[in-house]
Parts: sequence; C-alpha cells; structure tokens
Amino acid sequence: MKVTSAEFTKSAFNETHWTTDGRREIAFLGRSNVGKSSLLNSLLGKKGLARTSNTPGRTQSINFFLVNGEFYFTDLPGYGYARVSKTIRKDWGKMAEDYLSKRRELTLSIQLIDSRHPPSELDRELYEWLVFNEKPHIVVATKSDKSSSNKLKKSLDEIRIALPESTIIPYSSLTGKGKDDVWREIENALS
Ligand SMILES: Nc1nc2c(ncn2[C@@H]2O[C@H](COP(=O)(O)OP(=O)(O)OP(=O)(O)O)[C@@H](O)[C@H]2O)c(=O)[nH]1
Ligand SMILES: [Mg+2]
Repeated sequence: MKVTSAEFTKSAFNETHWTTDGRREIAFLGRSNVGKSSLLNSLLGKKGLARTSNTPGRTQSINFFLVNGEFYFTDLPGYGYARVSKTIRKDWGKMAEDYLSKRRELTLSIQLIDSRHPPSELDRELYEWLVFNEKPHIVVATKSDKSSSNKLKKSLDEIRIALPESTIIPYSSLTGKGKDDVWREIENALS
C-alpha cells in the first residue's frame, strides 16, 4: 500500500471517545515495550507519529491514526507491565476487552510478540481469546534484528508451536524487514 497521508486523530480513554465515522480499524496489541508504536511508525514511514519510549507502559490510551483518509491504525496500551498500579492494570483489561469485543470497525488485530522469547502467559491468553472469539488476527514477531538468524529461526519455531493458528511474520522496525508482508495482510483484511 502506498501511504499518502497518516495523521494522529485522537486518544481514547473509554468507549465514549472512540471515533464515530465508521471507518475500519487495524489494531496493534501486545505487551508493554514489545514495539507496537515502532511497528506502526515503521509501516507508515513516519518516525515520531506514535510515541515510542524505553519506559514500558508509556501508551495508556487507545490512539487512533487515520491512514490515507481511509482507515485507522489503533495503538493499544501494552499489557503485562508489572510496575504499573493495579488500577491501571484493571483499566487496561477493561479498555482492551471493551474495544476488542465491542468494536464493529475492528477488521484485523495484529498481535506483537517479542521474537527473542517464547510467548508469555498473557500473550497466550490474548491469542486464545482472539482465536476463541474468531477475530481475524496475525502475529508479528518484533525486534528480529536483535537475534542471529539461527537463534531467530529457533524462536520463530517456538512461537509457531505455541500459537499454531496464526500467520507469524518476523519484523524489524529498525530495518523494515517484514514490512511488505504485514502490509499484504492488512490489504487483504481491508479488501
Ligand atoms: N532493535 C529494535 N528495537 C526496537 C524495535 N521495535 C521497537 N524497538 C525498541 O523497543 C522500545 C519500545 O518500543 P515501543 O514501540 O515504544 O513499544 P510499545 O509496545 O509501543 O510500548 P508501550 O507503548 O509502552 O506499550 C523502544 O526503545 C524501541 O526503539 C525493533 O524492531 N528493533
Ligand atoms: Mg506504545
């Protein structure tokens, strides 16, 4: 897909803040610090659009980005970061579950997993939930530039075994590896 425009539209802290124009949405989900905002920026070719940071738990709202005036990317807060308070953790669960279960515009969920590690308990829970609820989804294995090709191959095999029903795409926001594959999945979902 050729990206001709990409702009931040709004941050939503609850359902009343969601966009109301009916455009379809591609959601980015995964634990804190896994690289959601970086993936989104890399796909859109705009470095600072979604804020990235070394401080896990930075994104606390659902952030909407309008792409080509046609559809939205939604950047969800990361889960599983131990140092955020219990209230925030509870709010994450509610916000994400509300969004995933109620949102009619949701067309594809992109679940991010760190390519260096086997999926965590929470990664598996989210995956099971998406499969059980028949939500179209793919898995993107992030930070693939950080492993040797041997090690990467091994961990991808592990991820495939743990998440057998998903298409799994290795990605690097640093090099752009995997970009065409992810765009192809997004285009398919939107077509
Ligand atoms: N080497 C490398 N670093 C990456 C990659 N993707 C993300 N990072 C780094 O990982 C850190 C976290 O990235 P973010 O994109 O902010 O992660 P996030 O999932 O949006 O984090 P939260 O918003 O806190 O949930 C940043 O320091 C990024 O630069 C990648 O593909 N390769
Ligand atoms: Mg983020």
